Amino acid sequence: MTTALITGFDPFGGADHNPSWDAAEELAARAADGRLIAQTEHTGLTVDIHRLPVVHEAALETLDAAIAAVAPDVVISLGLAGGTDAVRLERVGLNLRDARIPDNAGAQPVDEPIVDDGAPALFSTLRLKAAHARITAAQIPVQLSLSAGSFVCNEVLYGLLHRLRGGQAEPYDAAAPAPVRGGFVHVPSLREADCPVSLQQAVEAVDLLLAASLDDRPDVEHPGAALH
Ligand code: PCA
Repeated sequence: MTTALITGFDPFGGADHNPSWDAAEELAARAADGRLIAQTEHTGLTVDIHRLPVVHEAALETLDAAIAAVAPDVVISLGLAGGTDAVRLERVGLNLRDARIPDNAGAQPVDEPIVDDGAPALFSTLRLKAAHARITAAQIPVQLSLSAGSFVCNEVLYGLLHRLRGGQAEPYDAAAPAPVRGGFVHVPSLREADCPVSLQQAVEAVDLLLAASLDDRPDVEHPGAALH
């Protein structure tokens, strides 16, 4: 048995939905029917979805509880990046909270660390380059992204990576094997009529990322990074 934990978020900023949760639900529906590409490549794969609050600290507490309940083999968290036009595979979590808008509990931390004395940045341990190649081949708009921002999504990415490393702050060894791979994907506003990515495409992209990441080999050396 292999278990993937997928998270999405509550709506925030006055919106009535969050497409990251739409994507998590569709992924779970495909998994329940055995329709995931990742399931054809990794037999016995099940998907558990959990919804996180858009609240500093509480998001990570909910994630901790989900990890404890599910004991996942891989974790992919999903969030909305409004105004973007591709699936964004986030490479880096920064140890920084700097919120441009209040979270759903009204807090707006500015220039604080997420983990006191934590490493300044942690890298996603998903096989992002391998996934980028496969998602591009499926003709789904996708980008490798060097910043998940400094709001709750970045907090979940950094906090997830910190926890999957056993909560160790230092030293950070990017070459050390990851016992449980984890990372973050930002999706565009999938329900908007002019969005260049459909919900089905976003779900397929996460499916391909899951398939690529359930693999012990190191990521491929593929020059998929953006120039700027
Ligand atoms: N997007 C926000 C937080 C929740 C979400 O879906 C972000 O990018 O930080």
